[in-house]
Amino acid sequence: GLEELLILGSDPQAKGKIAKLRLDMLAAARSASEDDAQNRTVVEVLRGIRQRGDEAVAAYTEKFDRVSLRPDEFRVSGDELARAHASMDTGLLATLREAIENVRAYQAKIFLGHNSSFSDGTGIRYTPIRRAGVCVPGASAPLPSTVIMTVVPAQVAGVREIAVVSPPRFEGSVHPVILAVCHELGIDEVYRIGGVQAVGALAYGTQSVRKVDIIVGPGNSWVQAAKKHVAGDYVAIDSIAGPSEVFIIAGDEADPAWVAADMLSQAEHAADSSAIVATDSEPLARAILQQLASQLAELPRAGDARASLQRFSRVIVVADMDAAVELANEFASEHLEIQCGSRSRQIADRINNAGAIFIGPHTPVAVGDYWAGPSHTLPTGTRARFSSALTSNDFLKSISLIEYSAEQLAACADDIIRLAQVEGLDAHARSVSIRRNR
Ligand code: HSO
Ligand code: ZN
Repeated sequence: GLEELLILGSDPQAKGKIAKLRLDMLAAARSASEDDAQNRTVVEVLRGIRQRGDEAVAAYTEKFDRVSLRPDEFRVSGDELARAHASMDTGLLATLREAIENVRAYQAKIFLGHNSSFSDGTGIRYTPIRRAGVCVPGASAPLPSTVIMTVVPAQVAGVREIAVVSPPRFEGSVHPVILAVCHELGIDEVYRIGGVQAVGALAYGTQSVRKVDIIVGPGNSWVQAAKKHVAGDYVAIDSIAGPSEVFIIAGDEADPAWVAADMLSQAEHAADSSAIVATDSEPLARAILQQLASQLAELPRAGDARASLQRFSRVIVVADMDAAVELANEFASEHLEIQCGSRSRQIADRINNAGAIFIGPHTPVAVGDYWAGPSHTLPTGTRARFSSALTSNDFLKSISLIEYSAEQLAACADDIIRLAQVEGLDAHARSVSIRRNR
């Protein structure tokens, strides 16, 4: 089954088919910013939040989430957080703690925030961003792992205040495991609000939500569009996340059942996810398609998975591994798996566009989603050409330092005065010359 997903490199139409796939994926990835009707609504909702604060947050929560909350109910009580934590399965708690430790250790090892001061009178000092807002998806796919993958990097960087928002489900509840993970991480500021209204509340502040300095975390196209609108002027944001993707380079030594399983683990995220394989082996390609069909039949989320296979997933047979590498760099996928046996590491070295690379047969994307340490918040929609996984370093900003002695200033005074004069800025020149006659 699923033969329609096969693209043979020898087919004269292969190039056109691949180009169309890429364009279709890009269109889905960009819809958050290029849908005029959506943008108008986002602007209107954001204006409402800016002008009317809490009252507008409540009104839009009622309208979009169909939950009516008073502003004094936005914040999840400490009691509720503690109760969610206490009722968590102990095995799950132990697992979560280990995952958290892995993420903390990795994010600390890659942390770059080390201050310098140089003998020439210059230096740099890193300070964490003071207050961060974290969006955690709630409704259709509540992902407690996302709390870990966003909050822990911020904590490692030294962010002092972290506010988590997650949309209210029925009767205003937030998924208990999300609450439990927040409690485990020491987060006591959690709001049961989501969507554009939550981004607005975090960016502008309202009577009950204090404004933050950076907003991170995934979300649907509404959340992404809202983040884009407030970015730069009001807050920093992480990279815009569209539908989730995996690109798999598979050699003839790859196990078709494993490759198919990894495709499906991406495809089950949503109906617009994408899973693409490039292989130089046609028999492997056909075996993967068969595996896909039989494994799909056993999946609980088969509906979304089937849709995303049909829309944005393909198994492409290429002439050789060079062609596979070239395609992988062009697709700049969020996740890139390389299942080429002992050649995997070498092939990985040739990749320059990917959010995260999963090397070798024993590294399914799930290892990164839940466990290894790098954040699963990754650039999608070919944004890996210019942006990166969320890390502890994204919560840092630097302050430049300059401290000159009288001698240093005297030595460069003429040069600075010359530069100021060429710009016609006399006061600049005088601020230097006034110090010379002492
Ligand atoms: N693959 C998703 C992250 C995730 N998977 C969370 C499972 N839970 C986007 O990178
Ligand atoms: Zn995943």
